[in-house]
Parts: sequence; structure tokens; C-alpha cells
Amino acid sequence: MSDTPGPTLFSRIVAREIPATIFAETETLIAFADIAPKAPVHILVVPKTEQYANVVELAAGDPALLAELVALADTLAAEHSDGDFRLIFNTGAGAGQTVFHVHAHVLAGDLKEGSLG
Ligand code: D5M
Repeated sequence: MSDTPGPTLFSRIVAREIPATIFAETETLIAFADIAPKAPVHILVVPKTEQYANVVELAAGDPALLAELVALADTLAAEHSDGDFRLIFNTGAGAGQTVFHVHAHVLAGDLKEGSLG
């Protein structure tokens, strides 16, 4: 997936070329349902720009955008659950990252205590 030329999968969702259940969209971010949910609420929050492959690049290149992403995750967790949530950034193929366009997994709602998701 990461080696496919052209727009990333998530850029194609931003462009509405691939359908998704979209929960929020701002000038800089989009949030939509994960296609394979791992929790009662499982939302991906994604910068529209595909210039950052992972959260380390995003934090170094645009920390304000990372802060916006965290704030949107918080808002969505409050809207869709009780406000508590896990925020997961898989970073690198060995950690399970499959889409190399930075994205946060927002997991919420009846999470198993002590589990990392
Ligand atoms: O997370 C990539 C995530 O992207 C994974 O949880 C599945 C999700 N995914 C893949 N295709 C789609 C579509 N079309 N819509 C919504 N969600 C999707 P990673 O951290 O890279 O493993």
C-alpha cells in the first residue's frame, strides 16, 4: 500500500474518490470511521496533507497541526462516547502501520481495562 504511486488511500478519501463515513472535516483534517473497527468507537483522524508519513514527521514538521489533531480526537471522543479515549499512532511497518500517511486511531467506548487496544 505504501509503495503505490500517486495519492495515498487517505488522500483518496479526502478527494471523495473512496467512500468513507466522515465524522468531521476541517481545513486541515478529516476524521472518518475505520473500516475494521477494534473498539465500539474507532475513528481515524488524518491530516489532509500527505506530506507526513508518521507522527514523528508530523511532530517535527508541523507541531501545531499535531495539536489540532489531538484536539479533534478529544472532541470526537466526547461526541461519540464518554470523552475518554485512546490515541494510537502505529509508526513503522513493524508496529503495524499499513498506510504511510500519518493518522491517529481514536478508540473509545467500553475499552477493556489495561488493554492497549
Ligand atoms: O492503520 C490503517 C487503518 O486504515 C486500518 O485500521 C484500516 C484502515 N482502513 C484501511 N482502508 C480503509 C478505508 N477504505 N476506509 C477506512 N479505513 C480504512 P495503520 O495504523 O496504518 O495500520
